Amino acid sequence: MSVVVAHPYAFEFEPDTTALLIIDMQRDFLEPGGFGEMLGNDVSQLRVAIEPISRVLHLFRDQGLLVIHTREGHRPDLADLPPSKRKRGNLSCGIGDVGPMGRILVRGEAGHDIIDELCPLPNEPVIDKPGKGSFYATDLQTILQNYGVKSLIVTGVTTEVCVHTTVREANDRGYECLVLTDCVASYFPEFQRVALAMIAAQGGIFGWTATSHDLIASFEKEAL
Ligand code: C5J
Repeated sequence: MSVVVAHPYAFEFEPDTTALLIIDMQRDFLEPGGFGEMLGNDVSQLRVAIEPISRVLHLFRDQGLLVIHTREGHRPDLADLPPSKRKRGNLSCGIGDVGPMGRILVRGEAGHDIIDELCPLPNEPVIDKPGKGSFYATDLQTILQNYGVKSLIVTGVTTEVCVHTTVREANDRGYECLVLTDCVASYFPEFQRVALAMIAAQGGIFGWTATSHDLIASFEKEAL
């Protein structure tokens, strides 16, 4: 059993039944000209999470542990895009329209893919999701069950949207979630702070929070 110093109390997990979940580290959210910028955000704010995620990703790969990536996006025919989501924001260039990185948030387009720094390996499942949560209308739960996963180390963007929705979905399905505070990011500093506080509040109502340093230290301690 590994133990991480965490909030609201120590997070215990078996590495063999734990997966690293990397949520939506796509060009559309992190690079200029994508969905994030079309919504009026300063996308450079999210880049702070790349390096810490990369360190945890390499740790999981070195240990032979399960890594799962997600991408938010839609079919090229947009048949899975609710009209409400398409209309939201009254954007002049929104989901399905052609932007500088191809059609916004559409599968197969450059903008929809994961940034080069965190490119998945062929053996790492990539979950394509049409919504904010990673369980809704995907095969994530089947994959987690097949691998015997009980705990999730959660990283990615954005903290208060797709990370939060996924952690809530996972919590309701019985998974123990540890969210790494420096491996998630928001366009809004206030939302980052409050979203993380909400996860660990009330005795860990949705899960635990810790830094990537604390997670990595738990693996180093285990190796002694
Ligand atoms: C958003 C996400 N923010 N990945 N998606 O629309 O958080």
